[in-house]
Amino acid sequence: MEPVLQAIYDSILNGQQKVSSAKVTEALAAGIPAATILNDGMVGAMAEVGRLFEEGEYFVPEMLIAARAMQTGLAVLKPALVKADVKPIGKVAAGTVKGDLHDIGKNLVCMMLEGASFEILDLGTDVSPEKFIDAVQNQGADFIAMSALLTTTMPNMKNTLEALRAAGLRDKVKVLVGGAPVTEAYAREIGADGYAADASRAVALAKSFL
Ligand code: B1M
Repeated sequence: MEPVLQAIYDSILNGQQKVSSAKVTEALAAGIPAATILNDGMVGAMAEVGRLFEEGEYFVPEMLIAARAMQTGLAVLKPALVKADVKPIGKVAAGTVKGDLHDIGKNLVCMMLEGASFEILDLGTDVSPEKFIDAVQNQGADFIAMSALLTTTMPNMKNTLEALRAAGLRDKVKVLVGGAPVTEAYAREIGADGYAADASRAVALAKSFL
């Protein structure tokens, strides 16, 4: 790995926010593509954080400061991932489902969709079925993109789909799901319109419905 990408990786692993943003700036200035910085330097580091947590070497505070360093680096990277001033091709209400506070993956999906000219209504984390319904009923969302990172919160994707059906809105919106524990089979089982394993595939999936 290039030294600057290794430095980004290390800064996230060690939760160093200032180093993370400085090194992402340096990598961009050196002409390294944003996607390479993201995938090689940043996403890999978060996967390693998860592994260290599983092994009992990292605890919640370490996960949290690593996540902050990731978010700081992402803020620097965002302009390179997102094109401005384009006419929206669809409106996506995105959120992490109820009970779930993980937002890095969801934020990435939002950035990539925004970069692909979708208008984003970011509902944040811990999003109830009612909030998703409101986005379709009152805010003109054509797509719902739900993220879940916990096996315990995945069922809230199903609950949201059921709430959409009960409100008579299911046919008005395409529902896309993703997140580390979510699978294609689960998406099919709960009646979602599609599953994407990562942010770029989420873009391809959303575009396939236009
Ligand atoms: Co937590 N956490 N966490 N955590 N955390 C996981 C998810 C875990 C796998 C760690 C582990 O054990 N290895 C584990 C879940 C186990 C399980 O359910 N099977 C776990 C746990 C247990 C917990 C707590 C319960 C810990 C505790 O308190 N004891 C707790 C729960 C809090 C809650 O939500 N209620 C908790 C808390 C936290 C922090 C707050 C400290 C922090 C989150 C900070 C934040 O997000 N702002 C955190 C973190 C950082 C992680 C790990 C280390 C990293 C997650 C991440 O950001 N990955 C994670 C371990 C791991 O994932 N390996 C872990 C990087 C991100 C880019 O990837 O989010 O997968 P990801 O997104 C990808 C794809 O999944 C996809 O695209 C993205 C990239 O292209 N995608 C979508 C995501 N959403 C999509 C939506 C779409 C399409 C694609 O829509 C169409």
